[in-house]
Amino acid sequence: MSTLTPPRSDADPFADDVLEHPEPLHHELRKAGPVVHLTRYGVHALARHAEVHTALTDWQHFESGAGVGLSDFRHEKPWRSPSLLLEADPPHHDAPRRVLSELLAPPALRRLREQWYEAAESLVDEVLSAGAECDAVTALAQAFPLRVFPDAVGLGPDGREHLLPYGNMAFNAFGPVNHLVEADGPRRAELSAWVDSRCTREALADDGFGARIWAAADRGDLTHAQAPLVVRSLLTAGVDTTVHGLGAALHAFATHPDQWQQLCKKPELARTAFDEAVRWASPVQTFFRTATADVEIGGTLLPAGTKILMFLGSANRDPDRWDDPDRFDLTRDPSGHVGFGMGIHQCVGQHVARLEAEALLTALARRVHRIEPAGPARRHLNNTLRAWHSLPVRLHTTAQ
Ligand code: OVM
Repeated sequence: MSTLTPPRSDADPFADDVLEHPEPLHHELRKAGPVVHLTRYGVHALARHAEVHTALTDWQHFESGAGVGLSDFRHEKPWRSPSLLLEADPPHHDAPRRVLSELLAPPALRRLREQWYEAAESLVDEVLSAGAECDAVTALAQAFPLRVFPDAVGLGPDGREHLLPYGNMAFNAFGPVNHLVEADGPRRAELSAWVDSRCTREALADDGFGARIWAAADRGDLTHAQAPLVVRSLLTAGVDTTVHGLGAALHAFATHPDQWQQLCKKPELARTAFDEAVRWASPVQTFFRTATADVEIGGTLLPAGTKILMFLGSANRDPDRWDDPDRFDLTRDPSGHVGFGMGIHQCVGQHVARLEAEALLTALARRVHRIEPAGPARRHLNNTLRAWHSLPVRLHTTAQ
């Protein structure tokens, strides 16, 4: 086994200026080598596509059960009971994963397609009749998922305003305890109690994803103790991610008017366009794994038990994998991007996210021939998510 020692860096990937503009650090880490030791946190970083892909697909050597954030669950108590999907390895991971992947697979989503297309048309009508200018984050990227996804889960009407802050808190919690995590502190108990209370059978409508998870427990595909935690995964991972994915797509189109014209001409590109936006912006920037044994990657030894930081956003812009990686380009094939991860933990909700994006982008493309920036775009900082706080735009409607 090789014992090459990796280059070291004292950079902080979770510092405000890096979260605001991660590209310079990504470039530096990719250039430094296949593995870089981040001295500030005592972790090894992978920033190239090849090594990120390897770590994601080798679950035997890169486990999730010790947590997929900086915190090591073998030594530190997690802030909530670990996710049965995200923070678990085979064999425990397999039953919850099988249940959710069937529930969220394309055939199971067919009954939602028409409804969601109609909901998108209505939302776009409402936004346009309120005037040409809007904030694309609140009016579109947040409004659409919040209109369709909680209903599809079967969530009751009360307290839905807690969904985004809860997800934001969960994604911050993968990073170090910096000012972003500290700011979430005061609401942690309240938000967690609300989410946990929404995961019971009684709290869920009898025809949504939530009820189907409980039905899977009745069939014996899960235990009844597992069911509420699987519902919790939907509520944790299903809202902020799609909101910021849509925000990324809308920002990409506002700043690339020629690409929006391509989409208007060929609305069937909406699905690929969303994946290209996920590659280009990587709404989920990072996840960690833990080495289960001494393992060699890129000619470097990763010692057993160490945390490995995978830069998904950097892999998605690695010039060794992508031609002109910084270009947002609907003509490229974005498949193979790791914005949804890869391997056994690859985003189980990706078909739901793509359907939401397709519905919203198609409805917009029918009515809007240009999305023009109408003020400075402002970032929302999160330890894991690449997000917009605000995207002021002017929507130019198609002459009808
Ligand atoms: C979960 C989960 C899954 C993916 C991402 C995530 C907060 C959470 O199972 O709770 O981020």
